[in-house]
Amino acid sequence: MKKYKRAITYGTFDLFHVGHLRLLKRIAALAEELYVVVSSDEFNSLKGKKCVIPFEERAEIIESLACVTKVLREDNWEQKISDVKNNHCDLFVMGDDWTGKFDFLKDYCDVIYLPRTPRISTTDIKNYIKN
Ligand code: C2G
Repeated sequence: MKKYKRAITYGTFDLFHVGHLRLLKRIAALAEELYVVVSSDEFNSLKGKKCVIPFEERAEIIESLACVTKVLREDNWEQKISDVKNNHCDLFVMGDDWTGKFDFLKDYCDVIYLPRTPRISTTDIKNYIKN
């Protein structure tokens, strides 16, 4: 019996790599279900990120993972409270580069920040290819 019923997490997941995968698997180990909210291309430009892979393909990869129950779309910074409430999530998880940033959600669900996987990031991959 897992501690939580339904976890939710957010991300761009561009150039999907093992850092993303390990985070999702670790969240899935805590909850019966895992909802992943993938940033739209428009929202990513708001985040100052230019995606290599378009939203539909990033969502398709996440959706195909055995540990993922459902994929939703992230269009703005403001949707997290309604996402948690509307989807009846009892756990919100992000990597610890976000530590503290989403503590306002503690009024609605548990909030956990997990250590990032070291030495890999989408930015590093892009730089490696560039050089
Ligand atoms: N991550 C990780 N280890 C890495 C790289 C990323 O654990 N080596 C985690 C991040 O901490 C994040 C998730 O993987 O929790 C997705 O990372 P990104 O795709 O970079 O997402 P981000 O741009 O942080 O978007 O509203 C929140 C934003 O949508 C988060």
